[in-house]
This record gives sequence, structure tokens and C-alpha cells, in this order.
Amino acid sequence: MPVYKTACRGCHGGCMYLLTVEDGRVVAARPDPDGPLNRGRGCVKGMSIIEQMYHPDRLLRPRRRVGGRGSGVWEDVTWDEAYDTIASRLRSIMDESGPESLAIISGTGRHHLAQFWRFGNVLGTPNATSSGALICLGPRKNAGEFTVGRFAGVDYYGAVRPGGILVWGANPAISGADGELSFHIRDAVREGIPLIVVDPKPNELTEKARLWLRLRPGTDGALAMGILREIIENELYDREFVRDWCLGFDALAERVSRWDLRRTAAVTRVPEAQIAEAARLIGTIKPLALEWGCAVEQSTNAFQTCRAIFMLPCITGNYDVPGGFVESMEIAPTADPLFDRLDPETAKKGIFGDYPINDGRLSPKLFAHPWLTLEAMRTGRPYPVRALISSANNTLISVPDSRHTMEALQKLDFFVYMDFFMTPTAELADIVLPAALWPEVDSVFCMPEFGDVAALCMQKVVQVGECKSDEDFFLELCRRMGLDYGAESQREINDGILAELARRRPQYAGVDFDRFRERGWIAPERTYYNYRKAGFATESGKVELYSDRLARGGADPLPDWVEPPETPVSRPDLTGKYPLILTTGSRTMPYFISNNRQIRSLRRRHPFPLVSMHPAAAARLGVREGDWVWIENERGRITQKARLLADMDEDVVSCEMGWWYPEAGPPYYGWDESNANILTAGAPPHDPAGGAYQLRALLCRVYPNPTCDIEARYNAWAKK
Ligand SMILES: Nc1nc2c(c(=O)[nH]1)N[C@H]1C(S)=C(S)[C@@H](COP(=O)(O)OP(=O)(O)OC[C@H]3O[C@@H](n4cnc5c(=O)[nH]c(N)nc54)[C@H](O)[C@@H]3O)O[C@H]1N2
Ligand SMILES: Nc1nc2c(c(=O)[nH]1)N[C@H]1C(S)=C(S)[C@@H](COP(=O)(O)OP(=O)(O)OC[C@H]3O[C@@H](n4cnc5c(=O)[nH]c(N)nc54)[C@H](O)[C@@H]3O)O[C@H]1N2
Ligand code: SF4
Ligand SMILES: [Mo]
Repeated sequence: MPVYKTACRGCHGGCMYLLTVEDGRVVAARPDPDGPLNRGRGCVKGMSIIEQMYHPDRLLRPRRRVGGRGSGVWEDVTWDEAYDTIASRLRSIMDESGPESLAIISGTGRHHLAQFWRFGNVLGTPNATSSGALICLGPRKNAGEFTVGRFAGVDYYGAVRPGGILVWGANPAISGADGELSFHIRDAVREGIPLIVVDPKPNELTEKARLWLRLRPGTDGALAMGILREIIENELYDREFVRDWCLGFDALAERVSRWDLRRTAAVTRVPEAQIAEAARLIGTIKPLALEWGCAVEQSTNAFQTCRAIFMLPCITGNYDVPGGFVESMEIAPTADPLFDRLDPETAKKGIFGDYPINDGRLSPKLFAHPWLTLEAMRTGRPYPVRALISSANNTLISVPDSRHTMEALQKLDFFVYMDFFMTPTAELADIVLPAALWPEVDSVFCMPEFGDVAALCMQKVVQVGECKSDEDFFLELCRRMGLDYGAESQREINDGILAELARRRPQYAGVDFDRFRERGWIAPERTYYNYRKAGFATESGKVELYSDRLARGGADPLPDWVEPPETPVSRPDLTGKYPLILTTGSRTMPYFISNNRQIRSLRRRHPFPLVSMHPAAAARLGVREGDWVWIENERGRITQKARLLADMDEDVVSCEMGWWYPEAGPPYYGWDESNANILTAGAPPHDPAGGAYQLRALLCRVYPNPTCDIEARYNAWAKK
């Protein structure tokens, strides 16, 4: 039986798998012992791929809604009918209201993302957005770009092991691969590599940490400023590196000078001695690496918080050193997003908000703001957005302020949705398209970006139903609309990526997609101290602690932090009613955002959403471990199951995100029962640089929900 090497994309990816195929079906899937990043390891998501592919509820052919939006009644159509309907509806909406009246939305780190942006540009709309772009990896990558010109991650791969790892606002033991696959931090813990962890909630890493800083949610920027000051005051930085390679050190020292231990401790709730100890460890452990997560980005301080944290490994001389915080490989080029294809006058009309990182002032990459784009659908302001194409985004669940999303999507004239399964969002669409899972797609990709791999091969080994890759859908739709992006085949795009790779690394000349299928991946030598050859990839060639480029684009050239919009400090008027600080997120192993709730082997592992809180706070509310509780604020209420954790602040609660209930059935699948984004706000204020919104650090109250039937409903479904 043939066995194929292919990359899993059950999360952001990186594990190589061996798939056995018999009679056109995948019959076995096991992690590849030779996989350069996973070395035979995998997780439950990847290992459930066969169950996912042949799930009875999987979408297998296109369908068209019959009856009103949300009626839950559908009929199958052919791909031809679907393309014809979509092409003609988009054409007429664009002719009537301009290309900007059409929006497209995607989600996090999918194989097709580069081609998704290209698709928007070729369609001619600037309103291309995603539920992740502004609050996930974007701010971290931008911090890298505006500080050193590149991005960086932990050097888990070289001969020198990290001397210590600063883990900030991330739980990488679960949430790989946002930076790295989860195996690496677990290995590091086993080896006894010291960790410094910044997190308001205990987890398996905080338990093992040399130092755990339990900060008040939303105050990461303040803590980073305080630690920078302490490092500078106590001369714990690398003097030579700072002298030779950093620009604006004095300006930074001046900016952070207000963040003395007392003030930093008062704002963040981290004791002064721990802040000083963190500075000492960060300044003295060599080499030190940084693993960080989206918790520091899901805030109105996102960009500057990321800048401040990024500077810590830089000024302490840990940047691009063996075992330290090393430049990402970023060798795999992606399909050209063709930003130049967008008409400049139309580009100006994009619903970007006044955020210089996204609106073309500071970068050629344009990102429409997801909440503001939905607001345009809802209100017609600044102009009507009438049609939406969603590929890989369960908008009702992952975008903030879900009731707002529901209202907005109801207003659309035409909505196309592509996914593996029906979801609450799919039910609002006019046309739903069946997407291919990772064993059904040919793709060249590089994720995570830090390991010693230039590119991994994801290859199509079987066809399931009439499912298509998102890339094939974009191409064929463009072809049918007479747009020239469709002239290239997906095969030509993949070969083009490999040819570009070979131009950069001549040793890979001649590796086309057929040869790549056999090889499975391409891995060049890692290099260190890249800046010593040609300087940093910034305007000045230095590490820009002060960024003139930011100043010219209308952003703050130095990091800073302001109190988020809805905390006990900024909104004391609300604390009587909503005395608890709410943070949302906290990934779990079986799920990827809102995926997989219908996959029984995964659901069994974590059947219900958990809200973590302190036992004393729970006792005051009459809540015991495992009780269902309401979590409520001004925007609505949801219910999750209480988990009591003694090592939390008494006024902090942390709920899971991504929840809906396939077993609740169409049309709404319990979309508003436990969905954290019922509680979040998407309206301004946003991060002034990049438009990020607050998903961590909001206010709420919690009280018992004695009549919840979610568990009974699940048990009935699980027995079937
Ligand atoms: N298994 C699995 N893996 C995933 C995902 C998944 O859904 N499942 N999602 C992927 C995606 S899209 C991403 S972005 C990453 C996210 O991965 P992570 O960045 O690890 O995100 P979370 O687990 O949501 O949150 C990380 C930590 O932030 C803490 N936290 C909450 N509020 C704050 C705060 O204000 N400050 C600080 N410092 N910490 C805070 C939480 O307690 C939690 O331990 O994971 C990716 N990988
Ligand atoms: N409150 C709160 N909200 C958050 C977060 C948080 O921590 N708290 N995290 C945010 C973050 S970091 C991110 S990145 C976003 C993520 O948000 P998204 O990435 O948009 O995740 P989902 O909305 O769950 O959408 C995923 C949908 O895409 C489908 N899908 C998966 N792969 C493919 C594919 O290849 N093709 C197609 N067509 N469909 C596919 C899945 O089946 C699922 O239904 O959510 C954000 N929202
Ligand atoms: S960690 Fe990600 S890439 Fe690896 S098996 Fe799990 S889902 Fe797949
Ligand atoms: Mo994300």
C-alpha cells in the first residue's frame, strides 16, 4: 500500500505524517519519525485526521440555501452551478456598488492565506480581512519588523541549547505551533532549562518555572516597561551590543524611566522583588530565548507591548545568537499576494480604521479591520459592504462582539462560506462550499517559521467527495470572472514557489513539486549573527529601539502602555456591577480555535468549556468545582463550567474561547451559549498603531447557572 509523506495542518502545522492509502482512502496516519520538526511526534488533533475526513457530517458537495437566512434548509448544487451563481452575483454587486462593496475574510495560519490576500487584490477589493491578522502574530511580527527588520523565535534546533526561556502570554506546551511545536518546550522543561513565565493563570509551565510573574491581565506592556527600566538602571544589558547595534537607547531609557519598581508593581500587581528578579534573570541568563503568544496582542496596547517585549532579548545580547532568540528562517516564499494589482484609488477606500500599520502608511500590506468591516455591513457606513466570502473563518465565534457579527451578517446581500463542516456562521450563508482537509491539498509551506526547515510539503493523497482546496476555488472563480489570477494553475504556483526558493538557495535547483513530494521538506543550514554581514534589515541597519519610520508614519516611535479601556482602573464605575477581571482564550489540546467540536474522539477529551477562577471567589458566589456558571457583562452572558484554581488572583477569571455545540443542531448550534466573544468588545478604542482590540482584560460578573442542560444534551449525543 502506498505511503505518503505529508505535513499536518491540524494546527498551524509543522508535523510530518506518513499516510497510508488503500482504494482511494486514507487508512492509517502516523507521525513521521524523520519529520524534521516533530521527529515522530504528533498530537491528538493530527492523529484524528481519518475521523475528520470521513465524518458523517462532513460537507461533501456545494450547497445553496433554500428559504430565509438562517432557515437551516439547504439543497445540493453542482460546482458549476455554485461558480456561476457566485460569479454573477459578485459581478452585479461590484458593478452596482464598486469592488469595495465586496469583503473577504479568513482565519489563522491556513495553507491558503497568501493566496487569499492575492484573491482579494485580484478581485479588486481592499476589504480583505481576517479574525487573526490584527490580534494574532501580526503585532508580534510587526514588532520584529519595526525593531530588527525580521522576526525571531527560540533556537531549539542548534547545537547550543537555550540557557533559559522567557515565556510571555503564551502556553506553548499546548498551543503549538504558534511559535514552535509544543514538543520543544516540553523537552526544555524536562531538561531543566529555566523558564520565566508571565501569565495570570497557572498552567503546567508556570508550575515548573524558575520565576512566575502573575500579572494583572492586560498590563503586559507596563511590566515590560518596568523590566526594561530595571535592566537599564542596573546595567544588566549587553553594553557592547547596545553600543554597536542599537539605535535610540537613550530615548528608550528616558521613556521607561517613569516605570520604577513601585509604579510597575502597583499597576501590574507583580511584587517589586519579582520584577527585579525577572530583570536579573533576563539580563544574566545566556543565551535567553523568548516564546510569546497572542495574549500580549489581544489588547489595545498590542503593538507597543510587543515592541517592548521584543527589546528584552535584544538589549541583553541574545538576538540571533546560538541557543537564543534567532531570526526565523522565512525562506519559503509564499505566492505573491499581488498587492500592486489593487487600483490605488480603490485601495484608499479600504475600511482600515485610522491605523498606520494596516492602511498603507507604514507597510504595503493592507488589512481591513474585521469589526469595522462588519460594522459597514451592519450600518452601511462609511459605505455598504454587501457581499462576503469567508474561507476558514467561523466569524460568529472568533470575531469580537458576536451579537454585532450576527446583526452584520444578517444584512448581507450575498454570502459565500467555505469549510469542512456546517457551523453557525455557515448557516447564514447563501452558498456553502466543501473544503479539502490537509491530506487532500497540494501546498508548499513553512510553518512554524523558526525551525530549520525552509519548506514542508503538504500533498494531496486522496479526493473526498467533491471537496476542493480553497486555492483551487479562488483560481477557478477568478477564471470564471475573467480575472487573470486564474490563468495560473495551483501546480504552477507551487512550482513557482520552489523555483523562487532555489533562486535563494541554489542547492535546491531542480526541485519541482513532484520531487518535493518525495523529499517531504527542504532544510538548509541555520546561520547565526546574520546582522554582522549586512546589518539589520531596518532603515538604519540597527536595532531600532527608537523608530524614525514609525514616527514618520504617525505612530509612537517608542514603546508605551496605557490602561486598557475596561478594567477596574479605567472603569471604576462598572466594578460594582462587574467586579471580576475577565480574560478569554487559553487553548486546549484537542481543539484548534472553534474546530473539532464534532470530532468525537477529541470532544471526549474536553467535552465542555471551562472557566477558571479562585476557590474563595467561587465560594462567595456559591459555586463549586464543575458547576455551570453564567459569565456576564454589559454585552451579554454565556455559560461555562467552573474550574477552581487556587493560584489565581481572586478577582480574575479566565474563560475558554471558540465554543459552539454541533450537537445542538442547525441553524444556530448553540452559537451564543458559551461563546466568549459574546462578552468581548470590537468597537473602538483600538490599538492606535495596528487596530487591535481587547480580548483579554475586560470586566464581568459570575453567578451559578443551576438549570444548564448542555451536559445532558452532550451525553445524549455522545451515546449515539
Ligand atoms: N491546541 C491548540 N493550539 C493552538 C490553537 C488552538 O486553538 N489549539 N490556536 C492557535 C492560535 S490561532 C494561536 S494565536 C496560538 C495561541 O496560543 P497562546 O498564545 O498560547 O494563547 P492562549 O492559550 O489563548 O493564551 C496563552 C496564555 O495567556 C494567558 N493570559 C491570559 N490573559 C493574559 C494577559 O493579559 N497577559 C498575559 N501575559 N497572559 C495572559 C492565559 O492564561 C494562557 O496561559 O495557539 C495556536 N495553537
Ligand atoms: N475571545 C477570543 N477571541 C479570539 C481569540 C481569543 O483568544 N479570545 N483568539 C483569536 C485568534 S488568536 C485567532 S487566530 C482567531 C482565529 O479565528 P479563525 O482562524 O477564524 O478560527 P475559527 O473562526 O474557529 O474558524 C475556523 C473555521 O475554519 C475552518 N477551516 C479550518 N481550516 C480550513 C481550511 O483550510 N479551509 C477552509 N475553507 N476552512 C477551514 C474550520 O473548520 C472552522 O470552522 O480567533 C481569535 N478570536
Ligand atoms: S501539533 Fe499541529 S501539526 Fe502536529 S499533529 Fe498536532 S495538529 Fe498536526
Ligand atoms: Mo491566533
